[in-house]
Amino acid sequence: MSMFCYQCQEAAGCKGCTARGVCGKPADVANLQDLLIYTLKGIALYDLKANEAGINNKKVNKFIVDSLFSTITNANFDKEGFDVRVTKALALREEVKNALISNGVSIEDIKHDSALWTGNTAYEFEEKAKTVGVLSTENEDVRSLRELLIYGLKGMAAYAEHAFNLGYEDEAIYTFLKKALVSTTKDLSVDEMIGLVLEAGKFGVDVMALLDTANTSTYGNPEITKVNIGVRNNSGILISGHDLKDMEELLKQTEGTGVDVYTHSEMLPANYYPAFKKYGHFVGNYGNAWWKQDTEFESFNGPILMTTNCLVPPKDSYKDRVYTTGATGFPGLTHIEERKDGKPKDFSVIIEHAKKCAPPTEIERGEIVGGFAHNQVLALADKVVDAVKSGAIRRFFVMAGCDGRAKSRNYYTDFAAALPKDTVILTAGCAKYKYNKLDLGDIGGIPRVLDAGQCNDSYSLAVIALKLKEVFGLADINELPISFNIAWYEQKAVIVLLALLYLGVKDIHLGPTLPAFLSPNVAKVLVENFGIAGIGTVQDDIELFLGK
Ligand code: SF4
Ligand code: SF3
Repeated sequence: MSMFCYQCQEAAGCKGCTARGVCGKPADVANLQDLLIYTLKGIALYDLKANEAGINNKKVNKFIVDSLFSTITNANFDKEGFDVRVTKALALREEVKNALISNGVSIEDIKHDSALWTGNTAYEFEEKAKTVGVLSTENEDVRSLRELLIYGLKGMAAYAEHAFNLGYEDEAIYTFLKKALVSTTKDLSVDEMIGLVLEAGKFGVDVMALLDTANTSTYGNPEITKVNIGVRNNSGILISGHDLKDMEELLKQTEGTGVDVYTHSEMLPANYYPAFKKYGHFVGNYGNAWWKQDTEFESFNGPILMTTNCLVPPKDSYKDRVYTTGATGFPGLTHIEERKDGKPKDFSVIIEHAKKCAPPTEIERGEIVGGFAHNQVLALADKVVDAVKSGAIRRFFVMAGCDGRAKSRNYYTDFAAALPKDTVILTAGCAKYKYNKLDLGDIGGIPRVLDAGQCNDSYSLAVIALKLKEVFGLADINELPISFNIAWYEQKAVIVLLALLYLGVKDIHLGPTLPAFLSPNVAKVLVENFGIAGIGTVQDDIELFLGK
């Protein structure tokens, strides 16, 4: 076994990738990611102590957040980049440690190896990495709970980074990230570990609320929007991932250059924001969910900017047109560097590249409708409440989450198509691509698919549910006519799931398969306490949900 990773839905054989990731992540990168996480635990051990003593190294929180994010599925495949990150992590750890020593704070109680080990060369990192991976925790239930927590932290970090990029931070979230990292270095009881997993759900809600505030304060509230899915006859840049600050800077820098901008996959919801809609060269959305990029990046013809996951290892035929930035990376691709001294990122190389490229090849025509984040839905609240009271809307189905390449995910297309016409789908995340181009009609003018936005905008769906609970005077969110049939793929979906559990949502169905990182005992806890279930056949599941 040259690696072990079971953090995403594609884990080989529903058990774990042991030679190379199904996602394309090579073993050396997987191992270095494990080592980076391990080293973050060491930094957190010192930094929590430093914070208690009033010593705050500004670099630490950002470094932890960005590093966790870089280990999310399909974010970063760059081995050399991870060698550099581990080197930086060790240097930062020593900086925090030395600050403690020079301030006379005892560090004698910090004895965990993650705080003590050191190495200098790529070879030393590789050797160390082999000893600190997921399987170094021998008890499968402890491993399961620790990794469930770590994956929740990865998702939380992704959202914290987007908020940070817009100038929004919350110390309590950073403190929890560090506390949770440190918890995995200790022998805790099962109850303590479950407590931390549930607490992660609370901070999941907090971080999504923070990002929601950051996004809407900066770019306005998303509004109902018809998004063009066709093309124009100019060269274009395709922007994918989740980072709206990158979107803003790209739109500003391309204005007046004759180069058009299109979104791909999870950047689609950028089309719903007033601040972005005003740009005449922002054409619309090109293509579908992340996993179709191997054909859609090909036919786009112009350069592509990946701001975050999900990056598929690019084919040689279009590799020279793919750029990464932020936490993303891939060997051989040009990486656009971070903002410095308050200046925006410099996308000029991508813009010049675009000018030499042919316009995108048309793959679709028409429009899709989105922009149903909480503010917009609550503006329609009277209409929605009336429709529920009159029976015109029988039930809502939250189908947020991720899309992926597994054929079994066709379940979600079939499920959406088979739902009775008096039901409405609430969605967020790239899961929507499984049904957002079906003609499912509307109920008295309310579309049957309401897209709130990106996966982090699942927060909007929670706000809507809580509002409906209030309007209908219910004591429990589970009394609402809402069923949860969530599709997951990577670790942002893990924090969304934990956030829903924290909000008290029960009976969530999760598919297309249950996470490999849930040991039978941990899965049993989730089933018994929260009613979590997998998916069955479309017909059985619809009957089950509607029978409730
Ligand atoms: Fe396998 Fe998923 Fe890990 Fe990639 S991220 S190595 S596909 S479990
Ligand atoms: Fe999709 Fe990767 Fe999860 Fe943001 S882009 S939801 S899979």
